[in-house]
Amino acid sequence: MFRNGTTGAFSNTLTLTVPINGTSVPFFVAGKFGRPSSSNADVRIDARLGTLLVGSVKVMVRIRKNANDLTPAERDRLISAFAQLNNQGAGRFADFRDMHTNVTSPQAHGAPGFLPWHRAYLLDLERELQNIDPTVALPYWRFDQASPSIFTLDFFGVSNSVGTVQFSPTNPLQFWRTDGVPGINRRPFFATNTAPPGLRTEAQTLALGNAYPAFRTLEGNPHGSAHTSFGGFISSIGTAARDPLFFLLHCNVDRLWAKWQRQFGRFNPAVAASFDGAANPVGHNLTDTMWPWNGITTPPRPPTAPGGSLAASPCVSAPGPQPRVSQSLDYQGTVNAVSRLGFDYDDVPFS
Ligand SMILES: [Cu+2]
Repeated sequence: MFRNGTTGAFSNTLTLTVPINGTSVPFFVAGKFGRPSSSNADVRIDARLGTLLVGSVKVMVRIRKNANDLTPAERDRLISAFAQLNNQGAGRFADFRDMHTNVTSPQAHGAPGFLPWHRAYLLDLERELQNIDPTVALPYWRFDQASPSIFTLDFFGVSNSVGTVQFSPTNPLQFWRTDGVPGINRRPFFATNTAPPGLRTEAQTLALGNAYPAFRTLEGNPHGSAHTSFGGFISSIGTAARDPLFFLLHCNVDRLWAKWQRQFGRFNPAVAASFDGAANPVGHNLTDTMWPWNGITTPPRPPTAPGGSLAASPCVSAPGPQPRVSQSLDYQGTVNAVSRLGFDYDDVPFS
């Protein structure tokens, strides 16, 4: 889908007048909703002069999908990128693990910045995965739906009777290591080919209310409930980020926020119902910078700031290296095109 400039309607073709002196003419390309790529270069953009084909480029429409529906190739690229980021405990994944601990928890939980902080956190991780393999996007775990394809030996693993996660011999996650300890402990309290019990469904979550203070109560249920539908690493804040499944769980929480924002028009930080009012803890007000990307290590911020600034994107300039809470809201650039964060969900419309 093309458009001339950053606003206005999209169409399947775009007619441009280009000067013969070689000066470039900018235009905008986006994926068509409902038609994501499943592999690199499965979309071709043709340039024609009249009917004559004068140039062609192959691209992909990269988008966050339901992890249960990935093709085997998409699945394998994702776990390979995760495993490389972890690098048997020696890789940059350690920074992401260290960002989410009991000490750092007040920056990210129990206050309105819960959703904006985790959106930036997931985006930072996704961009690091894309530095390893640019065809990867972070998928989500629909914890309110049966997901039999996620808890398999070839993907996020199968827990044995004491919660040690088992993998197939070809799964690179078998080398996963955090805090100097090999492996993952995860003890599901539900049959993993069904959905966890006791969770608010997507429809119930979206019905929590049309103003942010009501909606963000999803931090308890379904978010907290999804965490505690297991024992092991993922069940508590201090260790949850040691399990790579954690990022798929949070991607679904972020998708629920995105869907709610879309349903009620809550992208604009200047609209009161899009967020809580002022006088929240530091890091949880719209104009506050977010730790650790701000590098601040004096109280009430945590004593260390792992990972440095937020990873840059080759596609978009937002949110910048040291994002503020407000910069997590307008992720589609609905209010302001330069606010686009460069990700989307396969079931949240965009335009
Ligand atoms: Cu968290």
